[in-house]
Amino acid sequence: NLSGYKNVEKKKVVIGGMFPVHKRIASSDGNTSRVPVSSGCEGFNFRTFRWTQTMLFAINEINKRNDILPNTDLGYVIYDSCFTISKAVEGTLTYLSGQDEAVPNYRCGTGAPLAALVGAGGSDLSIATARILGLYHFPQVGCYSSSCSALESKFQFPTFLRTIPNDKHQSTAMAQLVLHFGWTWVGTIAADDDYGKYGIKDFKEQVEEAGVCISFSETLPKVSSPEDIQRIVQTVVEATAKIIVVFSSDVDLSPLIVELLRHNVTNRTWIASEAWVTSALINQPDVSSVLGGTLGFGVKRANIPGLQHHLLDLDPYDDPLAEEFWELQMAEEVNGTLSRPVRGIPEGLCTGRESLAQLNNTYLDVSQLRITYSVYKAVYAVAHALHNLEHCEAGKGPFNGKKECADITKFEPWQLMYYLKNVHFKVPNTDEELYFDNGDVEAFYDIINWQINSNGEISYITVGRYNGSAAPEDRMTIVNDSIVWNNEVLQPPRSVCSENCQPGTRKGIRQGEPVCCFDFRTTKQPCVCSYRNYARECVLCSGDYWSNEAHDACLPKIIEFLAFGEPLGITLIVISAFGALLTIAVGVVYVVNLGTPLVKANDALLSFSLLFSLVVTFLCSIVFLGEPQHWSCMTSQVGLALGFALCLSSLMGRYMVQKVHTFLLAVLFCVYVWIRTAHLCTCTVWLIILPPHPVKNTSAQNIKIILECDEGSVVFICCIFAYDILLALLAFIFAFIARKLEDHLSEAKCVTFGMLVFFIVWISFVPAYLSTRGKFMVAVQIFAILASSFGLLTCIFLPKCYVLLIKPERNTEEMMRPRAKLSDG
Ligand code: TCR
Repeated sequence: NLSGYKNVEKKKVVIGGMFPVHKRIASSDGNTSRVPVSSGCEGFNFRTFRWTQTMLFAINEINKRNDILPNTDLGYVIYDSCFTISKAVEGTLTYLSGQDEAVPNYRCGTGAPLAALVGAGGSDLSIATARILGLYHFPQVGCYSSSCSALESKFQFPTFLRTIPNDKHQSTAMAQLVLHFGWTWVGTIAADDDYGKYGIKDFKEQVEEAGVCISFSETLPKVSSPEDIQRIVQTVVEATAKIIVVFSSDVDLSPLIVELLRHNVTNRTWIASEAWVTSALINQPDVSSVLGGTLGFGVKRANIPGLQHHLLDLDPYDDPLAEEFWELQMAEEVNGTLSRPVRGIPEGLCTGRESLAQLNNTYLDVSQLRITYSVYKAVYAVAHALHNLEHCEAGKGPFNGKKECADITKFEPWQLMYYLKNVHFKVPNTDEELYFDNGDVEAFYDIINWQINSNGEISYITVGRYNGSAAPEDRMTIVNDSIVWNNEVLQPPRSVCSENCQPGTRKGIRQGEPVCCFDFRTTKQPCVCSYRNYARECVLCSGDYWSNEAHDACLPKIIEFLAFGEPLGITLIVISAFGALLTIAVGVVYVVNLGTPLVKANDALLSFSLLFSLVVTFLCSIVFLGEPQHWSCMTSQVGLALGFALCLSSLMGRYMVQKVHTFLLAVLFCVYVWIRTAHLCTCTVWLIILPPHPVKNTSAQNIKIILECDEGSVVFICCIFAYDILLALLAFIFAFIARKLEDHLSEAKCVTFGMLVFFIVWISFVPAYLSTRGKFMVAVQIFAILASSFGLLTCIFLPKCYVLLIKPERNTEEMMRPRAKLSDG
């Protein structure tokens, strides 16, 4: 323990410091037959020794200044926590007792009041000491390197303040970094202490929420364990994750790095937590193959003018730590290595008057003053608090509700705590304002990239920043181009469990594995996934599109309708045109023979309307062809319905005329006209309210869009065709009754037969229509129209045309008369 006072005349206050100057405690021999002694420490740490010296430097600096604590001198007591909880606790108790023994006897012994403890280094050490100090309301401030998020609880650690940002920000920053580069498959390694465990826990929680999967989670052993290290190396080698996040202090990590170097585990990108990102313990010669390209977070860096001079000015006879440092340093000069702890240096090898100036080691390296700067700030925070305490104006103080002040020569620790919580000052030589927000300081990190410079050494290049107090989207700024990656392509590595889905496949879950790992299954779905869109899922093509064979692009579906130009279309047009022409030809024959008995006998007007309606139905069938349009959808259905209605009512009318009495005829005619009007009205209403219209039918077939006419309203279309059916039945019945009145042409029989044909065609149409798809439905419809029209045309007009054209001699009054009468006569 170092201790000292500078100026004897002034008032004195002692600041405690606790640093892990050694890396571990020496293992005990386990002998219980002797009086136990506090275990010694081993593994001198040059970096933390620099922190210790920084505390002394800051205290000296403050003592020399006239603006802070002009009438008071700061003293110090420094303990070595040896990076071990038990030593830290021991040191705390010793400090509180003010004696050299670890007896918690509060403030007995030394006359000068104890101010605050700066320490104890790692979070788990600080947690242990904070619990003891908290009991006495003793401020533990400026914990320069205890960053663990668990320490933020003011309930558990009421007197704990720190000058390093809370690790929850660092975990968030790491998570953002991982998400920024699209890594979804990462491994984690944590130190077996609160720092590592809480840090990785916070990190995991955040990335997992964002869909990242953890490939492996390993814990570094606290006490040397080669088997554990071997196992971790094995995991790292076998894992497919190329990104490994390490939350650990350099001391705990270095054995693993040595092994990784031995196994030459390259092609990984390491994400470093702040504790090892600028550590010379890790950044040994030739780690570049393994650790080049590492990305990590460093806390605020600053230059501390005068510190280097102070470090060089070390007097080896000052205190035991300085002496040990000196011996090791000089031994290293001789042996050229520090990896073997050198003990028992031959007498006379070093004199204590050697110069440190030529040395180039961690202790003297002031290029990355980050934690060092944090120590510096911590001492200043205590000094400022003491200053404010001393300069409290009588009667304006904060205490006991009576505006009392504290006395610098005998204040209570909780009184200092009050001032510490409220310090707000500018750190010398920087532009940083320091204040505690609920015990924490602002989170500000540099993103550091390990780049190999021309000498083959690693240099720390700042490639971005993270500001924890900014709005979430502006927190991280990172210059991708300035990052040097540790791979041949010099591109950000990819770290995914399964590559994104391959063309023609979709994600298939692997039982019991993380969601980021999946199989590719081929799919019949119209979906697309290509490397280009990095889709993890196969993206479904939208309604009018269908995926191509390779499933890497969506193609427009084939549009289908029965076109005029295609063979089937042409055939149907030719047939219907032929039918229409044939009907017209029959009409012409009738006109030519207008005065003859045959034409007269059959009521020429009804014949012409029959012929006309057949022309209409023939032509209607053509309208069904081609790409459906608004007008064509309307015309085709309505034209067909009206055409058939006219045709069937003409037929029915003809036999009614023959059969029914004139009076009744008039009545029936009225009824007929009425129904006919209703039919026309229904058609009109239909066309106005719910007209048939063209639609794209995408559901009927996967790869096609069928353009078709939608009826608009099923009820209307049923009504309209129901009327046709009614007429057809009536016509059939009348013709059937009339067939007994045989004339020589057996006309009624022919009509009956024609009607039968008509029924058969339309009855068989129904199943045929329902069982076809797409454009063939239209073809079936046209076919039915043509067949029924031809049926009627041939059955009714063929025998007559035969007589008119070929056997005109039979065209006599005689022949037209019904046979029964003929034989009677
Ligand atoms: N916080 C760590 C300990 C630690 C450390 C370091 C140790 C930090 N930075 C640098 C050695 C060197 C950050 C903790 O335990 O909270």
